[in-house]
Amino acid sequence: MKKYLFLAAASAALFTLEANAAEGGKKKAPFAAADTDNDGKVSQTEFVAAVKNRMDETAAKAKFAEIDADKDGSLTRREFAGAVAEKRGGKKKKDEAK
Ligand SMILES: [Ca+2]
Ligand SMILES: [Ca+2]
Repeated sequence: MKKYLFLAAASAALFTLEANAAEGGKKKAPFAAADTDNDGKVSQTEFVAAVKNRMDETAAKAKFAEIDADKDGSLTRREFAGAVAEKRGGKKKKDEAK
């Protein structure tokens, strides 16, 4: 049960990350914002750094592992966008929560 709360908080943080990026007026994707070395992938380190103001490192790493669908240790744009879209739609998550 606690784990679900944990992930919910992490998801909220991702939303915040996206909202903040949008507020910047440049429409910078959260992915691009997180990919600080611009190599086209978000490493765990980059992810943790991107969300550190909103979740602690442990939560960030758990979230990273959840988003990293192929478990290669980095997030592609597709993985990142998929995670954000999924949370936004909420359908799949809602079903899982039951
Ligand atoms: Ca990167
Ligand atoms: Ca990956």
